[in-house]
Amino acid sequence: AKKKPAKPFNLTSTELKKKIIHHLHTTLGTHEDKANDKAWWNATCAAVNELVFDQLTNTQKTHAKKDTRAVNYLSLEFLMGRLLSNNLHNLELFKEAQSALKSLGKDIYEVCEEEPDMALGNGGLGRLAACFIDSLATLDYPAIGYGIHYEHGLFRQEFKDGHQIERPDSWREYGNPWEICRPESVQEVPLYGYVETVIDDDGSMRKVWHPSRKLKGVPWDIPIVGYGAKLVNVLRLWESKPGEAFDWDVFNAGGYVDAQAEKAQAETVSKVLYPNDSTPQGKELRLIQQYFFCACSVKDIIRRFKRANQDWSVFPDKVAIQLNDTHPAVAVPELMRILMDEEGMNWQQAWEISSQTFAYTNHTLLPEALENWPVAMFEHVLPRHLEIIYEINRRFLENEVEAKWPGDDAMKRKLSIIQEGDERMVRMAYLSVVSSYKVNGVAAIHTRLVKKDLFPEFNDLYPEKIVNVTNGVTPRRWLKAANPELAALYDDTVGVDWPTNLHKLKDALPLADDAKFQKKFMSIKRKNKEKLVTEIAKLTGVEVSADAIFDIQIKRLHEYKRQQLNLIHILTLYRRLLENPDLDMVPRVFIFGAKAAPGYHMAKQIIFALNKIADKVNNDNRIQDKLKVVFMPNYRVSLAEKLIPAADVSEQISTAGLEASGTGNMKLALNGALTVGTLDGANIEIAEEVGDDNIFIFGLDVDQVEAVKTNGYNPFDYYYSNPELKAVLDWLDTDFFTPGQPGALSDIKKSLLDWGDQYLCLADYQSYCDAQNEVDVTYRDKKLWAKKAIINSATMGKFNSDRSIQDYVDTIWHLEKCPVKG
Ligand code: 26W
Repeated sequence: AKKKPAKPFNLTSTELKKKIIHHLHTTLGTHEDKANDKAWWNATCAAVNELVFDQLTNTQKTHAKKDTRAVNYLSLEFLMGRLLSNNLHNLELFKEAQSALKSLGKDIYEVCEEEPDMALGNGGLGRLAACFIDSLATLDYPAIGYGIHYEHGLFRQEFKDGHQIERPDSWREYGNPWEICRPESVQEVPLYGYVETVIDDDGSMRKVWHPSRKLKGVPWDIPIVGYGAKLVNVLRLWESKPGEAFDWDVFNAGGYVDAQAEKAQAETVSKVLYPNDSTPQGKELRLIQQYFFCACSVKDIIRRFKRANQDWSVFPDKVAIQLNDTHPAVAVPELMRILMDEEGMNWQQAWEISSQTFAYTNHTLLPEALENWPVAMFEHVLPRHLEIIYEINRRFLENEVEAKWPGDDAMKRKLSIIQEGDERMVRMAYLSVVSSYKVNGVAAIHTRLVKKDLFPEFNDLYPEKIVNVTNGVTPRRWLKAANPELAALYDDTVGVDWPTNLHKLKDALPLADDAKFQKKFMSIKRKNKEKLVTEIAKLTGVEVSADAIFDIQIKRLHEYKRQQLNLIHILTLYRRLLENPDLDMVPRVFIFGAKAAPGYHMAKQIIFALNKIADKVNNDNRIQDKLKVVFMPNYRVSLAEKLIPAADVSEQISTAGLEASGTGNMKLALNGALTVGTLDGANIEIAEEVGDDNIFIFGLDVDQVEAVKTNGYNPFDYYYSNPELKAVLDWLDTDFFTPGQPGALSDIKKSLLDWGDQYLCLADYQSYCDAQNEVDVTYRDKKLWAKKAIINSATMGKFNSDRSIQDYVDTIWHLEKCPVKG
C-alpha cells in the first residue's frame, strides 16, 4: 500500500476537540454537562465550517480573479442527504473527529445520526445532481449548483395498517449549520401581467413586460467540499419572499391582514418539493417554481459575468448552463428576454449567445414524464416568455424544418414546440432540444433510444447534438463513508488513492480467488448485515438472520421499476414453502425501500400489498424463517447508506428500455452486491464491466420488448399456460393476506391481467424466477459467491461520477481546472 498524500488540514484530534468545545460554548451557548447529541452535532458542524468557509472564500477569490469558465448546473432537485460525515471524509478529518468526540464520551456515528437529511429531491435525478457537485469540486472545476431552498423536502413516509402516509419533512426546523444567507445577492422575480409593444421615435419596435407581481429570491449558499478539500464550490438555493414594494400601501391603508396573506402566498413558491417522480403535475405553482429559480439563477449568472466582462459576445465562452431535465427549460426564454428587452440586443445577437450557452440532459423516456405546459397557463404566468417561445418556434419551423423537409406540413406539426389540439401545449423537451448546443442521455442504451425513439427527427436535423454521458456515483459517499471497513480493506489492498481513481479497485481482482481476501471481504459484508439486522428490528420490529441472503430493492415505487414482479416471485416462494415446508432453499430476506408519489394509486397499492404479505410471511412459523419480507419505512439517502453495504443481491428489474440509467445499481455493486437485472439502462454497462458470469441477467431485452408489443401482448397467455403463476395471481383475489377484506389486493392482479400488464411482468416472470433460482444455487457455494461479489465491487471503476463529470467536460462543457491554494 502506498503512503498517504498530505492531508488538506493538518489538524490533530486534540485541536479539533478544542474547536468543538469552543463552539459548544460560544455558538451553541451550552456546556459539556448539559449538551445533548444534537448540540454536539451542531458544535462539530461549526468546527468543520471554520475550515470550510475559509476555503470557500479562497475559492471565490481565485475564481473571481481568474474569471474562468464555469458550469451552472440548474436543477429543481438536489438530494444531498447528510453533510457532516461526508464533509469530514472530504476534509480527511473523519478519524480525527471520531477520536475527538470519543474523548468527549460521544460516538461519532450517533452524533451524525442527529442530522436531518437534506431531502430536496425525489430520486435518481436529484441524487445524481448531488454526486455531480461533489465530483466537480473534487476535480477542481468551477461550478455552481442552482436550485430551490424548499422549506419542506420530500415527505416523510409512515405506514398505517400497511398504507403509506405522507408527513411533512422539516429539515431545517431548528436551523441548518451548513447554509449561509446572502442578502447582498437577492434577486427580483416578475410574474403575470401583460406585454406592451412600444414603437420608438426611430420606428423601431420593442416589447415591455408589465408584470403584475414581484417576488424576491433570497439565496442560501451551501459550501460543497471536494475530496481533499482543494476547492469549495457552492450550491445556491433560492428562497421566495414577497417583493420589496408589496406591502406598504396595503399595510398603511389598514390592510395588515391582507398584507400577511400576500406574504404567505409569495412564500408558497419555495414551500414544498413536488413529490412526483416522473409524472408532471400541470400545476401553476410548479411552473412558477421553475421560473422563480431560473430567473434568480440567470440574473445571478449575468451579474457574475458582468463583474469581469463588458463584451457580451464572450458570454458562451465564460458560461455553460446545464439543464437537469426540462424542469429548468424556462431559463432559455428568460435569458433571451433579458438580452433583448433589457440589454437591447436584436434576435440574432441574443439567439447567437443563448443557443451556445445551454445544454440539456434527458433523464427519462417515459412518455407521461415529458413536461407539457398548457399554453393558456403559460401565457397567464409568463406572457413575454410565451411570445419568445413562439418566435423560437417560428424560426425553427420556417428555417430549419423547412430547409430539411421542404413543404412538409405534417413534419412541422410533429416537431412544433407548440402542440396543437383542443388544449394547446408547450413541449418543454422540444424547446430544450432546439435551444441547446448539446443534448445528452445518461447511459449508452438510453442515449441510443433517445436518438432512435424520442427525438429521431431532431437527431436527423442535428446529427452531432445528441451525445451520451453514462451516469456515475461518488465513491466518497457511497464507499468510503458508507462502508468504512470495506474502504479500509481497499486502502490496505490497492492503496489509498482509489477514492479519486476508482479503477484502482481492479488491483484487487487477482485476490478474488484468494481465500484469505475472500474471508476478509465477506466478514465485512457479514458485519454490515448484522448492523442492518439491528436497524430492521428497530424500524420494523421484524427479526431477520444475517445468515440469509439479503435481497434488496431500493428505489422510487413505480410500475416500470416492477416491484410487483419481485412481489409475485416472493409469493411464488411462499407458496412453494407452504406446499413443502422442507423445501431446500437458502433463507432469503427481501428488503424494500420506496416512496410512492402521493397521487399514484397503483404504487401505493403495491406498498400496501408488500406490507400485508410481509405481515403474513414473517409470522408464519410453518416456513421456518426461510423467507422474510421487510419494507423499510421512509427510504432516503441516509437509509440507503445503511442498506447498500449490507446487500447480497441488488434488484434492477425494470422493463427493458424504461430505466434511463439507474444509479442505485452502481452503488450496490460497488459494495459487493450481485445484480439480478434486465438488460436495461446502466445494467448493460455493469454487465460489460463485471462479465456475464457475475451478474444474473434475465428477461426480454429492448428489441424483444418492442417485438412483443408490436405483435400484440396478451398477459393471459402466460397466466393460462403457467399454473404456478396463475395460482399466485389468484391468491391476490382471496383474503389470505388481508383477513376480512377480500379483494384488497385485487388491483395488482387486475393491473397484471385485465389492464394489460403494460410493463410486461408476466412475460418476464418465468425468466425472473429462473434467475432467482440461480442466485439460490450460487449462494450455496460460499467461495464462488465471494469471488463474484469481489469482482462486482472491484470492477465498478467506470461508474465513478468523476468519470461522468470528465465526460461532460470533454464533450459538453469544455472547462479548465482551476485549483485553489489552501
Ligand atoms: C415533472 C415530473 C418529473 C419528475 C422527475 C419527471 C421526470 C423526473 C425525473 C426525470 C425522473 C428521474 O429521476 N429519472 C431518473 O434519472 C436518473 C439519473 O439520470 C436515472 O438514473 C434514472 O434511470 C431515471 O429514472
